[in-house]
Amino acid sequence: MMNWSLNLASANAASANQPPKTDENAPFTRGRYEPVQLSVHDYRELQEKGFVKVAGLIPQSEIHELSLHMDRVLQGQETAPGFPPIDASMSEADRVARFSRIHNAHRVHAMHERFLLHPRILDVLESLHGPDILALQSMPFFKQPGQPGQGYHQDSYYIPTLPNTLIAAWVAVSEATEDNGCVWFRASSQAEPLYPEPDNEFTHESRTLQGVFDNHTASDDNPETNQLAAVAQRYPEVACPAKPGDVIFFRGNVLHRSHANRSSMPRRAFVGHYCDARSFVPWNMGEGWEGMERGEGANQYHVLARGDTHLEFATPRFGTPCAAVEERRSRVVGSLIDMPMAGNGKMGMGSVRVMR
Ligand SMILES: O=C(O)CCC(=O)C(=O)O
Repeated sequence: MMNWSLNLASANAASANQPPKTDENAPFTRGRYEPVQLSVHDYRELQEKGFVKVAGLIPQSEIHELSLHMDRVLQGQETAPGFPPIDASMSEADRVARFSRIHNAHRVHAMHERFLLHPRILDVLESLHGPDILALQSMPFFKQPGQPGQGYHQDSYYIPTLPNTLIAAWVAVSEATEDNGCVWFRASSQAEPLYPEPDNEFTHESRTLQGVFDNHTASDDNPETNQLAAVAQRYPEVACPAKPGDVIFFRGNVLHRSHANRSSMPRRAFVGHYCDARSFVPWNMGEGWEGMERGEGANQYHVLARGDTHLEFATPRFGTPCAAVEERRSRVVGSLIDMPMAGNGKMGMGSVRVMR
């Protein structure tokens, strides 16, 4: 049986097995990179279709570095707490079968943290999504030849955020084509409500809608049995091939899937999940957390990537420069602008600068 998905549950921030904190990633500052400026067209594309591709966002040299790291992981030359053991006597087939993807290694490996908090990804998120960004999940996909795809699903099904502000950044590490298993989206299906898991009573907002069903089959690869396939039919299906360094941003409710890798080469990607840092996050990599039974959130396990928040947050373990470790500046956070004709004479009063 292949181990398709490795969940680094043991590597959660509360675990005693954590590696010591380092400042290994300190050099990867924003200043190293050309800032990204998106167009209104790109913004609209995300709003209208639920996804947008930003070509050439990550420098090729860094993509190459990430791919070499993935090679070394597969060879057992590089490891971290929670990675499956690889030994030299294993056949090539056994070795590659051990990895389909790795969840949340940013808590145990500097390279994964660096890509999750990459300044050029965060620049785009700020433009598309707003100034306050919490980084929730990292997930490199190895997708070796023959490995399967993932059936229709909505990412917010797995990662609840209240309000629901989930957004993904899918970084192509190798070229992704229809043949090797690129991602396919149902364009504009982000307008759909979340079709939640039966047990997620309080984590999703749309359960009271007539027509929302309990979803037992998210990611089921068989369209005959995947309940979301019938919903997906309402929207045009669009393949999203990508070149190394391209990044596809997509909303948490958009229906998407991928197919098996039918080529002879791996199809590699690195996916980060983020939300508005002002959302309450009742999710800690599928693990419980201190305070869960009291209805408290798990925001304290997730790194503040950009901006600010009134909620708790974590700092990066490997010192990647980001809002959690930078001095946060005061900014305009309130407004006294009145609605026209409201009649209280305050119209045009302007906004309030709140100092820390
Ligand atoms: O990369 C893939 O094959 C699937 C990606 C996906 O569905 C996701 O990141 O949610």
